[in-house]
Amino acid sequence: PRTVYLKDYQPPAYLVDEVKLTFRLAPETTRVLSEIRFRPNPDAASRDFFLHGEQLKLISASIDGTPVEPELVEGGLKLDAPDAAFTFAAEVEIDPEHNTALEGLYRSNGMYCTQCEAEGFRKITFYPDRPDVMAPFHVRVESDLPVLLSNGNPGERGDGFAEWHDPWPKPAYLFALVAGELVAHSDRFTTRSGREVELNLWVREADIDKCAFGMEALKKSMRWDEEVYGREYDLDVFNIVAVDDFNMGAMENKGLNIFNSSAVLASPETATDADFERIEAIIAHEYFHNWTGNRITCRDWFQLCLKEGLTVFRDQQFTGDMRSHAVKRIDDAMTLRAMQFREDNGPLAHPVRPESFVEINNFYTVTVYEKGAEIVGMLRRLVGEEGYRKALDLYFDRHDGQAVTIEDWLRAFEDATGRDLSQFGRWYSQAGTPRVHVTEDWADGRYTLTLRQETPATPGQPDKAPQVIPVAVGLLNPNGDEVVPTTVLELTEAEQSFHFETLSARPVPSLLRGFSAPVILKRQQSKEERAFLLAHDTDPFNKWEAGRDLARDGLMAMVLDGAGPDADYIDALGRGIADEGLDPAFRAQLLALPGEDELAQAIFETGRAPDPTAIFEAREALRRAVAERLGDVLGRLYETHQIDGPYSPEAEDAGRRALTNAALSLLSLTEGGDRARAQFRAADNMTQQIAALSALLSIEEGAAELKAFEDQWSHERLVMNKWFGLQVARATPERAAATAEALTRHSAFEWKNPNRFRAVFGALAGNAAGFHHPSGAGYRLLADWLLKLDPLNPQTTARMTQAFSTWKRYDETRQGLIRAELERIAGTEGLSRDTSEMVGRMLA
Ligand code: DPP
Ligand code: ZN
Repeated sequence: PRTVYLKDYQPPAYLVDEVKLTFRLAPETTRVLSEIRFRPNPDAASRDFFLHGEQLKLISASIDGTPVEPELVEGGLKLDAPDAAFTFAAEVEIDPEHNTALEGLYRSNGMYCTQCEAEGFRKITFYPDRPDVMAPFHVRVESDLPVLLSNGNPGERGDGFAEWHDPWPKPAYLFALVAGELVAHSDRFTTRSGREVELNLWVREADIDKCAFGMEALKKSMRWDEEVYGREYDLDVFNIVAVDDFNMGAMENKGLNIFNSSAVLASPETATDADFERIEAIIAHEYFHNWTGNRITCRDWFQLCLKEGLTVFRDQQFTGDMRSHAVKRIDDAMTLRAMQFREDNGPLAHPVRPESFVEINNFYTVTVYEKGAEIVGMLRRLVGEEGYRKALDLYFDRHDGQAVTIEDWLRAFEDATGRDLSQFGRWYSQAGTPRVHVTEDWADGRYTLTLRQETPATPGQPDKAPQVIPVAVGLLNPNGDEVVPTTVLELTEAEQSFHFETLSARPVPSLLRGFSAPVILKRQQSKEERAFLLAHDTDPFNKWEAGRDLARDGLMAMVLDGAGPDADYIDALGRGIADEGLDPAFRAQLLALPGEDELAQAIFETGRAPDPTAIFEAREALRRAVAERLGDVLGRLYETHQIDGPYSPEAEDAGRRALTNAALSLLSLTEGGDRARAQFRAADNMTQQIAALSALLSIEEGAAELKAFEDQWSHERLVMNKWFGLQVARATPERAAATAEALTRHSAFEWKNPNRFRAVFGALAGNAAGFHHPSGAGYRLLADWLLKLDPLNPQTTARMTQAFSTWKRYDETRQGLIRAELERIAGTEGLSRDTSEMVGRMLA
């Protein structure tokens, strides 16, 4: 397979002024007629005319009406094209029915839909399928199905056809088409300048009761983008469609977003609080792409973080505004550490802007998205809120309608604020998580912080240069009062000292407030100081962090030194969760222990091989000790924070449920299952129901409830995904692989549906002690199923191989077992390009 390099970028030989497409839909023999107006690109070095095309049957082609016979080559076609403007027309045949990769035009439950990002349009017709070719599209869809949709504004509609026109030039990856028996939940939105926009959320009839929340989220997003970024919607209609079979969460196609049904459909009975929050964020994310991604897009796929990092940052801001900034920041940091640090510290590490790829679908990663968002957050912190707004305004003004690069993005910041960002740019090119080592000095009223940075080697990057690291710091005096409010130190050199003068006593520093940079702090800190910060820090992130550090230190001591649960930690935790001045959602976060994978990495960094079973047992022992020692507080919190009255997914109620359900899960360890069984019976919403079921399964009870749940929800695919996943997630280490294996034989295990496949195998990979059980059964089962899925759906398969990515952390036996599975996958004949790239990188 061919490797593509950023350094090889060449402008397109021809540009496109207009595209006309006609679709004659038929399950196995859809005809696509195209008329594309080309013109030579004055900025191009070559006149080689090449159109991408894959899995297309070419029926006919012409140039300005004269039939031509293009040369069909690997990945597309070639022609001798005029050195002047011309129209290329073609007719091709495609087979949506047998398109199981869910890329291009495919069928899902009888409905036609598309997924073109990144390179799916080439499976629809011959076209320069690259994001720097932007054009307006006219689309005609011919079919007897009642609902026929494409991008832009509606045009003529008649018996068996519908026309659409999208006036905004766009790259082919934003093309979309939907045809099916759908119904709409509709609403309206008036933009700030008075444009009337029709909003539709299209679903199958059975799902019409699960649309209201998504629609509200859409309207909030539209308003927010006007108020915070000054960005208005630009078409007369905005359509969202829910589909069951989808590789990603959702797709921002211009005016016609297509969503995985799990990322949009919600009712109180079927969706949890976490689902509601995620849906609100994804609706916002895809909507925000209309400006950051669609109006201004990426020059090439190496620039993916240009739209994704920025749009994730925007959706994070939005969620913070809608809910709680403190709670959201903690959630985001937890995700980043659990997933991105894991990626950054293993064989799959890559820069936020990668420099090469074999299959671009493999680079829709937490590094590009979440670390990409952290970079935007650091920029904002460095230039300030006002500078950020000025830079964004300039970026929008300057680049509207263009396909641009990270250099263009940074230049907008430099020009708007006068700041030199050349060193800052290393965040985009250097992979790996910087470590910041901290030492302190105190003499004569002067406190000195010395910060030293180093970034470990990553694949292809043995040496790293210093980066610009904004370290937000506050100082507290020994009474717990803040004596220096949050100040941002800019660490730009390998090592630097910062002084604070005229202090009356040695302060306690609160470092990296708000998690101001995606780095790992290395600092000796006593238990007393951590407990002090947990009690007194004014920065909510660091208050939480202090508790987290205490928990992690205690767990490491349990695993590595055979220590017992740390009573001081538990007492400090008890004071935190009992503090009625704190947001219940925040207190629920205090109760969450570091995850098994985070502990495994922390142990690995001390130079030892982590034992997943020992980590599991230590966490269980600590949970039990917390439940025993804090039983009274937990019981009281459980009782006093229950909600009377109807369910609302809003943050305040969700926070109370998060707290009572965290308490329930602990209380069940010491009390048994009665409380959870009562909650299960009384539940009128999914949050309460599934939390109770989860608590029961954790103590190896709940067989009857599991059956009742299945009977109640067997007709709801999305709820059944939870049923599948939870059993695997809550299985004991000995039972996890066997539980997953048994579920693959369940009649409802529709393995070709990515959500269902992920429900079982994502949960298996997430059950660390179960997946890494020394029998190797988890590894084998996952590898078997990945090999089964790969020929049908390479994209989802390749993504799920990441379960193996931490393999070099473990002992020799486990390494041997995983290596054998990776080699078995790698050696399979006909393995997809996607999966072979991933496995190859892990074995390298
Ligand atoms: N639909 C995916 C996202 O929004 C890819 N663009 O992130
Ligand atoms: Zn996105």
